[in-house]
Amino acid sequence: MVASRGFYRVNLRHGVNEVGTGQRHTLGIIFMTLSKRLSADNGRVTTDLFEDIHTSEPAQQTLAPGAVLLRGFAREAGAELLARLELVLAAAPLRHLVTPGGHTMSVAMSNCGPLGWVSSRSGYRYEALDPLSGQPWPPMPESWRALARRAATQAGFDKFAPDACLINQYLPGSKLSLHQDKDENDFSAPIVSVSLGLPAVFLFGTPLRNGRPQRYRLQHGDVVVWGGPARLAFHGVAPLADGNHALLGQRRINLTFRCAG
Ligand code: MD3
Ligand code: FE
Repeated sequence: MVASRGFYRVNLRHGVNEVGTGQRHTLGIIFMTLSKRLSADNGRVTTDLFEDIHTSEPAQQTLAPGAVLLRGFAREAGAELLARLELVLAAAPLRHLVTPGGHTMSVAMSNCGPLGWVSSRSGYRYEALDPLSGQPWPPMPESWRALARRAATQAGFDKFAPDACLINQYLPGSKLSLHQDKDENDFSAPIVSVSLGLPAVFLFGTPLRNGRPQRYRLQHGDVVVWGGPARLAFHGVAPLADGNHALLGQRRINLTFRCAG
């Protein structure tokens, strides 16, 4: 049997087989089927927790000088990260920021840690207080900070100590146009990004925005460390495709850890 790569699930079952007549035949053997992973949820493609374990691809991949993809690095911690996320977002809800040009972003954002990134008609900046509440941003969960530091170390950046974590939420259709992250004070520190929930197509441009960006599929548990020459590269996210994730439903969450102050 010939099957294309990536979108099939191997089902191992035994005993009962359903046939077209509706009769049931018990077979005393183990057999294997390949089935499309279509969910019962309105025919949406369900992304389950253990799909796409790329056994053939290396767990660590250099995307460009200074940009290291750690595939599945946060997969094990995923449920714990998401439990903390609920608490953080209860204190500092997601909101759609307005750009200096007057556009409302399709990605909903919040922050935790000493500093938070905000945008308004007056520009982009980091703030110690959440403009919605007037209160400090919620603390960065220790498990998040530890994961970001471990990832940075793995990519060759020692003692990463982020003071800001931007939380991005994508719903189907949400996108992030090509941009640079240059509102931070320390470009010698990397940015560590953690992808959770639905997969997204990440666009990675050249430092000067000329040329066609490279495209990478980032999925639940993938961590990317962006440092050195990649730190000021143009990047963005293509409109999120519809889908359903076992932990996050129709959402993608991206956490970016930064040294901003
Ligand atoms: C490359 N977020 O929050 S994460 C952002 O998926 C942002 O939500 C995207 O771009 C997201 O600013 C992309 C990957 C990422 C983050 C920061 C970078 C890539 C980067 C900084 C420099 C170069
Ligand atoms: Fe960015």
